[in-house]
Amino acid sequence: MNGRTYTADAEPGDTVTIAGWLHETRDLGGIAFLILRDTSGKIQVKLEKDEMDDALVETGLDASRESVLKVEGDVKEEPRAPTGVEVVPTSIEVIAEAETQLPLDPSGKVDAELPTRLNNRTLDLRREEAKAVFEIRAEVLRAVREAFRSFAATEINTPKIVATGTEGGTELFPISYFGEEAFMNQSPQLFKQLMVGSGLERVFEIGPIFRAEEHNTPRHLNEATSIDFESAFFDHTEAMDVCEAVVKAAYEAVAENCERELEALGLDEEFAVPDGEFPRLTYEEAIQRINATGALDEQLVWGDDLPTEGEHALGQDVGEHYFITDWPSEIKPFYIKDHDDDETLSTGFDMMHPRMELVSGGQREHRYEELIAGFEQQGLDPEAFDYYTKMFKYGMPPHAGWGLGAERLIMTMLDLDNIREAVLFPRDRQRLSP
Ligand code: AMO
Repeated sequence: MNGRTYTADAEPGDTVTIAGWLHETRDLGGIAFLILRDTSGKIQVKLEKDEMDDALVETGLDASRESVLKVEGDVKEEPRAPTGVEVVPTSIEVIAEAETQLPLDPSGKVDAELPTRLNNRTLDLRREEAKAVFEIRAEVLRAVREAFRSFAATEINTPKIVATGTEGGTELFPISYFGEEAFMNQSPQLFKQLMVGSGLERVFEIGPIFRAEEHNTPRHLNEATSIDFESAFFDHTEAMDVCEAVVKAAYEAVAENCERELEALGLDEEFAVPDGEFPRLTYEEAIQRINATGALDEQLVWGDDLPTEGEHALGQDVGEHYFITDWPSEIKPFYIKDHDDDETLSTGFDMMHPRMELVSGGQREHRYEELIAGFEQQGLDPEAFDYYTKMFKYGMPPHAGWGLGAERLIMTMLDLDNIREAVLFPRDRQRLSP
């Protein structure tokens, strides 16, 4: 809209055209106030019934809540107004009327359940708190990109329609591809690895991953956003260094640039950028510490996956972001390399927030023969991955990388109860629309 001023930019003395949603009408008798909301904030519009044109006053007072209005007028200083200024209108136009019965209350006075919010996301995101999550998400992704660029990584985009899966056969979504069976990709794993043998050497991708897991939990999605990194000539410790730096960069950017959003979420006092190095625990130390908490009925033994309650107990014990390294080879995927001096130990690592796992990564198997053997051990047919394995015959450098769940990063950063709050339109067992 030509000449439109954001409400936050309206200064006393200005003549402005503002446009936004009617947040609230306060009719005090001789005087009434319309509170108009746009993406920058809210502003008070004053209606003086005896002094102003009747038609103008009527248009303002008749407008239903959440209708879109265009208001022209003069901005005056008014200490009693919520923002210290108000608009004295010369014209009010209803651009788009809203029905009087709304499925949820965008002013936030009446709480709505999460399913109602997700079914009516447009209205939900008129609430400052919900909107703040996505402003912060955008800032996190911006900061992450910038951090990767500072590490000289190149952003890539890889196919989401693929012929084979990588993260275990049961979690694939099949689709029909011109009469052939294809799948939605679970991870850019193999593609990002192929790039470290290309001239690009160091890459990152931020894109969707699809997991047909049956889990219906507050921290699983069937379509998530993965922040992936892979670098040639890196071992797992160097990959962990970059992982830690990228996560810290995201927190720093939010602390620096999202003051208003943190305030809307009630986090401005408590938001803390992780300081110091993330502790690096071996898997063995991790199971010992979990066992020592007494949180589990049965003691964990070498080779066990960490159950969710175990992760929680350990997270509380550690109390900050941390890595778990040196996992048993048998519980890490085929593409993760074992330690050279002990093939029962993998170079795989996880990076954890006290509440949950955020990252998996490791150094990769770059030796052709060992790679093929790994496929077979995992019950996968190496022939089906020929496009991938054959590149390991043409000079594939040692390399390492990781994948970080963007929604889990935001969920834990903002202390959200449910991962769905960090996705505009979540995909889960019940939800395929909107
Ligand atoms: P992994 O399967 O552990 O590893 O996934 C990496 C990270 O992605 C996020 N994530 C999910 N978030 C929400 N819902 C899901 N269903 C979901 N699945 C995964 C988590 C998880 O830690 N290829 C490897 C990464 C690598 O080694 O580079 C991989 O995909 O935060």
